[in-house]
Amino acid sequence: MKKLSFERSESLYAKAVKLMPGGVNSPVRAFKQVDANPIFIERAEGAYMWDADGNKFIDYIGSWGPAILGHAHPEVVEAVTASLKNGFSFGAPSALEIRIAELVQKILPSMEMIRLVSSGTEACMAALRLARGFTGRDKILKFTGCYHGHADMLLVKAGSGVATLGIPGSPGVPAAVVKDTLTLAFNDIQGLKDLFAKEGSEIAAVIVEPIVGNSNFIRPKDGYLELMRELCTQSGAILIFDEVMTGFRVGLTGVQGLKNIKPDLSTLGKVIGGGMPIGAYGGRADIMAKVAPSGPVYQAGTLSGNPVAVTCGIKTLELLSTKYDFTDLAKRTRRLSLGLKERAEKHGIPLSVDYEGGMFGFMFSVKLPESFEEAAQCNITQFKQFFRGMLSYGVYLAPSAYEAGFISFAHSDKDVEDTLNIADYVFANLSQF
Ligand code: KE4
Repeated sequence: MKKLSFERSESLYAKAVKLMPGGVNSPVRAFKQVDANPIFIERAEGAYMWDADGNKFIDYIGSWGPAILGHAHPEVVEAVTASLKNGFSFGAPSALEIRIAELVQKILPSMEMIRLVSSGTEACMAALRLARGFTGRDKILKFTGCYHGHADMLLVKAGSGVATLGIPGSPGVPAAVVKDTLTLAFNDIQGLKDLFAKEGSEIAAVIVEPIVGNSNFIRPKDGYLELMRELCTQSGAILIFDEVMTGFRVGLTGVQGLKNIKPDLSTLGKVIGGGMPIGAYGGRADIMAKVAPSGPVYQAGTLSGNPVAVTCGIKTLELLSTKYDFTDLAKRTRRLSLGLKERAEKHGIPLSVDYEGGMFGFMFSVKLPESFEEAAQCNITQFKQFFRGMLSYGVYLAPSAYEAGFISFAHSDKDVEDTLNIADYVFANLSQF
């Protein structure tokens, strides 16, 4: 196997860091969490990406989720190219927005009404403002290790054992803005019961990643989401499933479909835009009716619902819901995940894996973590070595031990076998990376 070199990326990085903070336009891309410098990508097609040095990678990030069909799917490229000739943005309603709303509603019936925005952050921020406006309450509950975008009210320090009122998790976030943001550990069933017993009537909303992809891959304990649903119903708190990552990813119908749980609101992103900037929030019609201009809760966006992005999303969702079968995707995700575990253990390295649909996680630990706090105990040094080893032989994994991985319908069985062969070598020589 030939070890790749990254000279061109290194020189681009030297330029980029003088122009953009960390040389990137989103922090996780900077490879800081794997003690490496980022590689600069020039092209992506199907399951592959090519960098500035001409190196080819099997891509298991897929732009952090959107590229579920594979990059530059020919039918999506054709649809988007045609739409460009009709203009890039109207700033006015178009029938395309009706089409994508109908598609989403057909796939996710809980979304009786929907509002398009341009990112997952906007979707989560707006959904929480709406829940506060609808209930007249101020407190919101999130879970440690769950990420819902970078809106101020959500940037709180990780919670302690008991629900703690928020303290800023980033400079620039005023204490006043997060004082009503409660945090609990994910999967803490007793903690959830105690919190609702104490202050359920003051909680406007609970927002949760129903499978936590921002702590690598953490599955809810049996009954946990069902309890959350019940406690919200009893207390009048709005249950928000943040399916920005899991929507159209762990299965066509997200976790809400897998678990048959109806959230009051859902937030979407990533796949809904097929790689173009679209986020969305939606759910119960009585709640959504409060959104301006039909109601008083204000939210707006110049490029919301723009025809080019919406065309990309429509074609992606149409193909996903008619031409592709998630059971095929899940077989490949399973093969990859169990294959990684087999090869790690063959070389005496503990590895725990989990996967659902086209999303997977692997953690250097004996026991599968059930919370962010447990995920933080995993062997990060081995993760970094594995990441760097795999990258140097052409496999592009998420550059953080707290991110999930994604496989696309374009990944072939051979891609998975090639990946596992490279992993076998890297695990055997882990300390050299
Ligand atoms: P965006 O604003 O990045 O479109 O979406 C925010 C968001 C909301 N909810 C969930 C569950 C998310 O995972 C995200 C964004 N995910 C990260 C990576 N896990 C995006 C990558 C990045 O920040 O560059």
